[in-house]
Amino acid sequence: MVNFFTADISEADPLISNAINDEVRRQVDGLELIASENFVSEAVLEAAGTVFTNKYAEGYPGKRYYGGCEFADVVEQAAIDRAKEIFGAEHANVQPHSGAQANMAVLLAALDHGDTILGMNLSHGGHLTHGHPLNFSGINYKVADYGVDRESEQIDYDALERSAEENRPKLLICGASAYPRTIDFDRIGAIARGVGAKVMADIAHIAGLVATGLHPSPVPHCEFVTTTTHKTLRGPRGGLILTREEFAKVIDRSVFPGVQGGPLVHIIAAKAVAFGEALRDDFKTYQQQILDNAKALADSLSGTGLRLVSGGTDNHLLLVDVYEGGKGITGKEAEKALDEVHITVNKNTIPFDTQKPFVASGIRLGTPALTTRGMKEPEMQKIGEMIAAIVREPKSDDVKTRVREEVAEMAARFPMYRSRGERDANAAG
Ligand code: DSN
Repeated sequence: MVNFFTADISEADPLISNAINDEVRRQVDGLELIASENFVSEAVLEAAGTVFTNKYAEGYPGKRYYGGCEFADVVEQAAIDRAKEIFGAEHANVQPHSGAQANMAVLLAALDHGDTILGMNLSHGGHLTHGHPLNFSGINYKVADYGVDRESEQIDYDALERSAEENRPKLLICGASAYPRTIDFDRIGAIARGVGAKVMADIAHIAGLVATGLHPSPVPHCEFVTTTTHKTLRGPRGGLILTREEFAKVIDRSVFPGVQGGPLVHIIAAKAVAFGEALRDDFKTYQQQILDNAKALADSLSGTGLRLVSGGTDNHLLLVDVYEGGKGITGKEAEKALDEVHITVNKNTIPFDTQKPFVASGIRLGTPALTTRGMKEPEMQKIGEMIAAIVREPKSDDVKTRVREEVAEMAARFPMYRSRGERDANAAG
């Protein structure tokens, strides 16, 4: 009989233990280019795996509904203080379980049922929670949308302004999950003020860049700023809301009891650790390298003749048009072929796509995760060539064998997590 409190997971649950070890190997042995993923530090992982998972702590530091919250208060207050310092915000709510719940809380706080929102079209780079008909945002509110210009494939701010004037939204939503260019939060804020709307900026993808001044901040221009904590910000999977003091109470009420019950204190502890890391000088060096790597990857891919949506990138991600109007392969086919050589990407629609979202004409690539591993411009140059080789000859076994070997060799040069078995062997040896 295994001891409930002391058995390690390999004894207690071999199925799950093996899956965890397999996932460690998958992450370590492959090249992770999903733009919204990253690798957290061992310190963040450790905080996320602590006994705080046992604790209920409804309410906020100093004002809880349950006893025994004194240490939960320490971690939540640290997370709040650090988030405010990183972004220069007056108020932070660190409890949202995810970006979607952060957005849900803002919409609940800022709108009445049936009010109008103006958000970026999902197929132009927006997000489900910005007004998609199948999402709570599209179900509960009237939605108008804006997108990119057909030629430049960059946000058409004049059209956005016209749409704001016509639709008179109560909330303008900006920020994106597949947009490779700088977002002009200053201009969007001015457009919103012109029509009496408030603004929610969802900076989930670019939060690390904003934190380090490498992308203009929405904080001075937008009433509400939401983000996930696990993308460029490199924390645990979760959400965060930043706002002004005047909206602090309504936002806190909206998160709890509005859309959530008890907070995930273990994840808040991990957020606090990650925010502490983001305040260090080397975090800015890391974010600058993300940008340099994205440019190097863009140059490499363009050099092979592949077309990048909008012609390039200003941030951590690129959208590659692999379908090329029928001359190439679909995003779905490219994702699968790249998966087979252990390069992980996601298919993605491109603006004015002729393919359905589950097929898509593009793939989305991002550099945050590989930059965390220590990769730099020479690796990006090589990865661009490997991706192009697969996209050009997705059925060639020779090309796949060669690229698989190149991926394994590159991954081995940038070691990171070890499985429990490897850790134990190392400690014993
Ligand atoms: N799923 C996230 C992404 O990949 O960008 C957005 O929620």
